[in-house]
Amino acid sequence: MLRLIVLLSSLVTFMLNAEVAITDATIRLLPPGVPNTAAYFSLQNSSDKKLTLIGATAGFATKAEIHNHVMVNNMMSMQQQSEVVIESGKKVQFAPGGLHIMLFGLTHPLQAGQSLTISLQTKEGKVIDVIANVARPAAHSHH
Ligand SMILES: [Cu+2]
Repeated sequence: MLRLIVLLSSLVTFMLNAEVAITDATIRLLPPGVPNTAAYFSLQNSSDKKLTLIGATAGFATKAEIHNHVMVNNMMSMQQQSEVVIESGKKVQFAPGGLHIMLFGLTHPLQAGQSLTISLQTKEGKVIDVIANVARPAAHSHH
């Protein structure tokens, strides 16, 4: 009986995880001494319900926020987002120049190749773990 319960609960966990797929998760590696950085990923909502991201936490940063780049008086600036809605069947990209997870006050220096976890909170009561790879920004390089 106990074995059956364990089997059933692991199946449920698997099904819940399959509803949300995170791909291309990266944390931007910046020069040592820069206290803040950003994380990017794609989130596919394959569940039959919408997902509403309302916040983020990371063990390696003092504070994590959902940000977007917006035009204010012809100037690009970053704004904290209180909600990001991902409708059922939709994919949302967190990418440079758009949505990102802002990581404030890194508690220790990051290293290329590290895997670090960022937890996303949803209004629906889920926690989505994003396992992100620390990497140097590839874009804007002319070398
Ligand atoms: Cu930001």
